[in-house]
Amino acid sequence: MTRKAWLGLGGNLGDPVAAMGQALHALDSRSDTSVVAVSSVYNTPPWGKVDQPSFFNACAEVTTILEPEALLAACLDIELEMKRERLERWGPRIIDIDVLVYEGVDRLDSPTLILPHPRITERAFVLIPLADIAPELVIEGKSVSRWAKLADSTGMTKARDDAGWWRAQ
Ligand code: PH2
Ligand code: MG
Ligand code: MG
Repeated sequence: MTRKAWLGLGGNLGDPVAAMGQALHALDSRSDTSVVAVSSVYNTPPWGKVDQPSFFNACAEVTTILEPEALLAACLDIELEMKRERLERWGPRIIDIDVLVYEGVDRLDSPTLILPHPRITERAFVLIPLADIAPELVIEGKSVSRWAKLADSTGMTKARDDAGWWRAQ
């Protein structure tokens, strides 16, 4: 069965905008997954571990026949292909691809994946791009647009809002 899912992308090393575009291409070129909507790109202050460069973040909606854990595995494969190194929690990275929400799955707590993504309702760097493409999506009882309005977006700026930014390479 084909389901919708929403992904969060980010990075703060190298050329994160190009890396997010490359990751979205890699997902879209899979026969089991299509990218159907992509948010603007935002420049965002680092969250959690603040002594690192600012991030670029975006969100995407995909349709997929993969189950949630298999979709995450596909995202992690792409991170690996792109030579992401995992050195420290919340530390600098060239690309991060997170499964945020999966249609029809209100909660999932498996050894490899927690849905909705932990702390999503506190993270402006996820909520504001997600509100570009899924304002009505309900997470933990509130719409994404309401969560986005409640979130602290201090220091966030829009970096790219041309619709095809992720295709332009
Ligand atoms: N990702 C993190 C930790 N902190 N901060 C911003 N601004 N953007 C991120 O994508 C991000 C972060 C862990 O995944
Ligand atoms: Mg993350
Ligand atoms: Mg991640």
